[in-house]
Amino acid sequence: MSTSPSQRMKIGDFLLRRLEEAGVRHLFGVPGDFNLELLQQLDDAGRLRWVGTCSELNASYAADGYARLNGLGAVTVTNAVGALSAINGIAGSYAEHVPVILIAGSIPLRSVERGLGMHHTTADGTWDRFLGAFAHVTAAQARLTPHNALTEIDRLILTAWREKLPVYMELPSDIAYLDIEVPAAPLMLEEPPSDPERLQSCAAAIAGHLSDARSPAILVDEDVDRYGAAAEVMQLAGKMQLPVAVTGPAKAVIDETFPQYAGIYNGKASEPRTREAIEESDCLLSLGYRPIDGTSGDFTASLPADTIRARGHSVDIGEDNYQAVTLKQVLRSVIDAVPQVTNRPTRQAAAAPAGTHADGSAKLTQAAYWEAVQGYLRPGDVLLTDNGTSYAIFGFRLPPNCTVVASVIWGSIGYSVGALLGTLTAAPDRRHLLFIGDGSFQETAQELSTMLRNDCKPVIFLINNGGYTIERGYMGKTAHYNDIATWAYADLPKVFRPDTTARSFVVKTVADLHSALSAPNDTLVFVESVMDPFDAPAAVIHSSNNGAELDYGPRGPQHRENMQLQPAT
Ligand SMILES: Cc1ncc(C[n+]2csc(CCOP(=O)(O)OP(=O)(O)O)c2C)c(N)n1
Ligand SMILES: [Mg+2]
Repeated sequence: MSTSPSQRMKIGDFLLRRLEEAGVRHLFGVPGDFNLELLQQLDDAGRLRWVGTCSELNASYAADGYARLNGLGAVTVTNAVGALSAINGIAGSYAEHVPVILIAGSIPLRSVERGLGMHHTTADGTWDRFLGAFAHVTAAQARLTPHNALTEIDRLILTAWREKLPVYMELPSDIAYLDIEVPAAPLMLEEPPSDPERLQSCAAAIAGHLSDARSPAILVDEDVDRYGAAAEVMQLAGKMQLPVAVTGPAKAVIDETFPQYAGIYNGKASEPRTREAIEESDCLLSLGYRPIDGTSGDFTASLPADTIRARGHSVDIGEDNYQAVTLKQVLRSVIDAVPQVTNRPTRQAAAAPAGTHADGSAKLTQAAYWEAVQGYLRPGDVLLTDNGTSYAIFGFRLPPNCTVVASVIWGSIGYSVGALLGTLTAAPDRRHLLFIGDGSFQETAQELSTMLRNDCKPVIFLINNGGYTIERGYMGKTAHYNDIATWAYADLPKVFRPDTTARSFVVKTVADLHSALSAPNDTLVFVESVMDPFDAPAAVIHSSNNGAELDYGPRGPQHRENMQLQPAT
């Protein structure tokens, strides 16, 4: 019989305790009658800090941004109306491999068992619709009962952390205050150890392939960040002098000042030296690579025949599939097994483009804007970007220790505003820069108020170009459906917090931009830059034009006269 010490605890208190033990220090969300009891427990115990948001969608984005820096995030909402508002963000976490725990305060078990119709339901005697909805976009789901709470709480938290995916937990409102018997020992977040034989054979096979190759290389996708394996990748690349390219979603996962860093791989849209390093390699170690349009140069990617595919928990090498191995352990074992290489010729990075030295009084262009902002970056910055011309940040050469947070695969516009609240909460001592367009900002703008309320000090770079410029590159260059309402963006800090100390700038010229960039970071800085709707970075226009071909096909209307924003000739 087990003699491990146990104690009595209320289910809600135990849940909060487990979250805290798993490293979650903040809970995002919106209250409702079905989760107020948990919020009261949070308040009484003082375990986690509550970060109330304006909307559940933004709370889900915030938990995602928080989890990317913290390793795990959590959000609580009320039954159905709150949960379904958050489902877009949770599905995004699923797509982007981010571990978020969604706690839906749900209708009392009493109502379920007795068939009592309740508000926030479809009033048709069903109780499982929302559990069912979340089953499609989470790695695990459970409705807690006093009987299963102990095992389900641990299962869901551990699944989120181990799989790097979101989970959905329903906490019926009438059980949070019931006592259960729980272990006194803390929850340990540990990966199950690899099978020793599989690990050894897998590492030996990888080491053999890499050592025998003339021009081996490594391709890094975002799972390398999620599984915390970037240091191992750099150590291996350093020891064998291998070029390391990343996908867009993995930008900055490998320090861009690392000598072996070879740029962003995206099929034919890559820089030539990056494409060469990957496609002309005779053995590629691919780490979590997920080809989609945006990571494969619209399906022009062509990986070498000898591509080793390693993922979080398994590896494919030729015909062999290795299970029961973890990415970090595999990499560590490969590092031990490979020889030190000192004489591999390296490809030179392209020289930085020469500055355009724009005339200070000239109207601000995208080219001058991105050049000036590049000079503003500091080591350690957290950069967030949304969809749109702000994708230009993928062309930045980043100083050391920067982090990029973006939803490149899921691509839900407005994500970055909620995510910014999350990253600010997770890492308050770093500088956080948000790059966003007016259209994306209008989706989730109200969460700026939460940042002001919590005295956060990000720098927000908003491009006011009258609408959806990136979409104009797909279709509807001058169409009204790509126009949006004109807001006084720079006035919003004052609207959202009348006593704000935020510094706001409306930038129309290069000189205006330079004065905004010289503002100190002791408070929130809001830089609204007014630019032409038809001005966009060439890379963004090319990718939109290509996207239209894929999306609408040869019979689509994108080829009509003046239908698409196109690169300047
Ligand atoms: C939730 C959601 N709705 C719609 C879209 C389609 N969409 C992608 S980018 C974009 C326009 C972004 O415009 P803006 O933020 O102003 O950027 P700009 O290109 O003008 O700099 C839209 C509507 C999306 N990705 N996500
Ligand atoms: Mg815009």
